[in-house]
Amino acid sequence: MKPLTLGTAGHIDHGKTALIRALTGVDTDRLPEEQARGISIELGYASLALPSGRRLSVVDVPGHERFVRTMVAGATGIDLFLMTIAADDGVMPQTREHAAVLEALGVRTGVVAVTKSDLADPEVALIEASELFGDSEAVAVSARTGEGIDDLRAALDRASATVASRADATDSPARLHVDRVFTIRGAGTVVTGTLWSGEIGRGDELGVLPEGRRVRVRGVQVHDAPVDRAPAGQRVAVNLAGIAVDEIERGDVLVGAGTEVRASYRVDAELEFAAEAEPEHGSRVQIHHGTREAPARLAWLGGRFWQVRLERPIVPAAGDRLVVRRIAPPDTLGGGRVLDPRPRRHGPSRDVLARLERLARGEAPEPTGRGRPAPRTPSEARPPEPLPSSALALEQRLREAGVEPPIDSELDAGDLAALRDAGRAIRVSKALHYQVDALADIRGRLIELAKRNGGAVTLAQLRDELSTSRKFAQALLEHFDSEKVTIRRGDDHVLRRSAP
Ligand SMILES: Nc1nc2c(ncn2[C@@H]2O[C@H](COP(=O)(O)OP(=O)(O)O)[C@@H](O)[C@H]2O)c(=O)[nH]1
Ligand SMILES: [Mg+2]
Repeated sequence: MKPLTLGTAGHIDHGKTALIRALTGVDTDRLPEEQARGISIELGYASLALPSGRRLSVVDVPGHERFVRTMVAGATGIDLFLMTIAADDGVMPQTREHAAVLEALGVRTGVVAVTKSDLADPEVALIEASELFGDSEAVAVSARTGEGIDDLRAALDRASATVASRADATDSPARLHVDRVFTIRGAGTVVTGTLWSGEIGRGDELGVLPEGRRVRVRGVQVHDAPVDRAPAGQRVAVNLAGIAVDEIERGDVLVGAGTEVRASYRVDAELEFAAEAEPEHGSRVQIHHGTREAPARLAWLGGRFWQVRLERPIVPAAGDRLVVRRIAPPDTLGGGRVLDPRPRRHGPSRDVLARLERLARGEAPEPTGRGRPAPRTPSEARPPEPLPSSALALEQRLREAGVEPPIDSELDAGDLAALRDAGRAIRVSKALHYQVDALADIRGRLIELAKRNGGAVTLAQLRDELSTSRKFAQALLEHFDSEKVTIRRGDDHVLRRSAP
């Protein structure tokens, strides 16, 4: 039987950790602070044997409202849920919020445990459970007396039998979203996570994204037992050579050879929001993908489609799930799935909508989909759309203008919009557009200059390098700061290590 991963869910104090202990013998609250306060703070892990012989990897999540972000990191990559609702408390705010997170992550299979059946009649909570999770079995249990625990194991077996294992997709390269990093004396850096796809084995060469570092696998463990190779669908601990413990963190992604995933600051996505939680165009939200979270702006593209513009890169593939949360006060708004992991920057248009509808239906993407390396410039992202000859003439004019393009008000607004939609002209400031290849060339010169110059440039240095005026140099630097090529530190614009 192929491996599966189970994640707990439910309001704080509804007995998640006690139930995992009753099922597995493992106390997942292992931090001194967790033991002292009697609450889960970090993710906990255990291995659960079922009557059929199937073994589930278990991720026990914290229920406290302050730790929903940790819950999301733990729930990402799970195959089924174990939702707890306490018989004496019923459905509470994080019962609903965790349900929303599971929905956003596309985790629809699981079992509800109505816990603490020794303290109160479980009847009311069982009814609430069926209202909220009508498709799932609900079982009354007591971790204290052991009542119902065997029934729960059987229900978990039945639910597991209906889920496909991630190990079934045998030809996909390895992908593991890191959720813990630590060192073991004598072994070095160890990372853990739920293996989303592929296999990881001793001796493998892996990449660490978004940084792009190369590492080698010294050893692999699954629930404390060493294995040669671990297939997807379970918790995996990987001992890495070639990387220090402070060079990798939760949110980073280990990828196998041949992977097509890349770091990306933008995705086109299909998103769904709870009633009255629909964000406005341009809102700033928190995006959770894998074990990473990043602030982002949401640009509405029409219907249920949005462009997500991130402030730090994620490592997405088409079909990946996103959770969208409000930044303040934190709350889960909704989520959905990535349709295009590396789109150009664009607004709404008829073509964009048609393309996203196609991707949402699972029809073959145009050449910028999964199967291609990351486009280096937007112009490579897809075959050029037919442009009117007046727009082509404008493009030629912008190309020749190079570093010093004419201001927008001197240009035909329609042709300019067409060029921008086609990814041939890039808005660099309120009143300036650059031809895309000219801008890529300038970016290359900026990066070269910064490298010659100890990793940073000033406005005056870029102005001299490009033999231009302060006005153009300033617009360009602000653009590259906002594109995360550089970051401003006083007068310096420092080249980012992750410069796209
Ligand atoms: N009487 C009784 N107490 C329980 C049961 N399950 C958990 N508890 C208690 O409820 C409290 C919270 O349990 P815990 O597992 O830490 O909840 P979590 O926050 O959902 O992980 C602890 O004091 C447990 O001992 C149960 O089935 N019966
Ligand atoms: Mg707990």
